[in-house]
Amino acid sequence: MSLCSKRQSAGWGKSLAPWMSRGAACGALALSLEARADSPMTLFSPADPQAQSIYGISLFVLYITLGIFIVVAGLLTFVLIRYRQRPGDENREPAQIYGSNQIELSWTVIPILIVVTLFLTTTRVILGTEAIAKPKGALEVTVVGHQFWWEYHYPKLGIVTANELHVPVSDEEHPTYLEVTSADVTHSFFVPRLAGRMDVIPNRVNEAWIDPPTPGLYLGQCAQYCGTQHARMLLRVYVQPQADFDAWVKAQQQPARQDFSSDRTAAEGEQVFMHNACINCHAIAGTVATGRFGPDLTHLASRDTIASGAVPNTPGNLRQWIDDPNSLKPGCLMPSMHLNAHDLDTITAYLSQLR
Ligand code: HEC
Ligand SMILES: [Cu+2]
Repeated sequence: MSLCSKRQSAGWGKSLAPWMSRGAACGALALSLEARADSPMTLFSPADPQAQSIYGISLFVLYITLGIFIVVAGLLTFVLIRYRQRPGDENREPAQIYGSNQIELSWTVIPILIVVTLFLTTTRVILGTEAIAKPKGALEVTVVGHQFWWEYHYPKLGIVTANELHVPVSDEEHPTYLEVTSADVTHSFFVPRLAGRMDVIPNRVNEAWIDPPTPGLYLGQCAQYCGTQHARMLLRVYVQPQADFDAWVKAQQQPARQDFSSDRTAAEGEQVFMHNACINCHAIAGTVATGRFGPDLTHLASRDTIASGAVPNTPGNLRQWIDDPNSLKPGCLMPSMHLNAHDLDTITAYLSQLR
């Protein structure tokens, strides 16, 4: 059986498709790499089969509980109005009724049926989204949560990067498998339009997969409180057509640019960087910088944002970040290195060249 049919038969997404087609169509329209503002962080616009089955079960539960609410609140309102105290009722007690088999059976059996239904349908979705064999063409990525940023390894491709996850569009044989773990505290990997939440736990590897059929930028958020800057531990997933993804891979596999003979400021910036504590926390492939505490900076300039999506990657923001990271992300774990203005300019020039 192909991966695709297994997934569809396993999920609620399929049987609930008519309810969802509108949301899915809107989602497809809204998606493009440029349309950043149109890429909402919402469960209600699922973009891959897994998110669709989660969306389906959410609606199912929502409708059942809505039904219960309407019945209970309706009966309550009816009784409150119909049997309210009226003049002349003062010293009378209402009739007391004991032991009605019909009533007791109905309020026992109906809730049991509802709970069993919810249990079975939820189990079906959980099994459907988890137990899928990894196809040969799957891309493997290791995700490491840090306070307050994301590290991504592509073990088979020899790439290390941070904060912006690139994956190819999936034609169902090329999903991306994520091995998720943490370097410090508990985080949670959550890109609502692509998958359910996955706990990010130290000393434990959890498996998740995403299978997005449409290119675009999908936003997410660390969904487990992990410290001061938890709210700015944002997730950005770039889903690219295969050719674009291959080009990205090729570029990322190169060591960092080191020939700055045509750019004296950047050349000087490289020297300042390599003689500063930056190299204890940051790695730049092909240089003496091999730190692993902070994000890999080998291709920093190829990223759209810095500090885990906190601010756009512009020279101005980059300079301010290096000068005083806490001014952009208070409580983040990179200290200010108290560089002078000249060193700030040169380091910014250097890092801006690392495409
Ligand atoms: C004590 C370790 C440490 C030192 C020293 C350090 N950094 Fe950082 N750096 C970090 C951490 C941690 C982050 C991630 C912060 C976050 O996003 O919450 C970071 C983030 C960055 C980023 C943003 C990267 C991205 O992709 O978002 C840049 C650029 C950067 N550092 C440059 C520097 C420079 C330049 C120096 C030296 C002047 C330096 N760092 C020194 C720990 C350090
Ligand atoms: Cu977190």
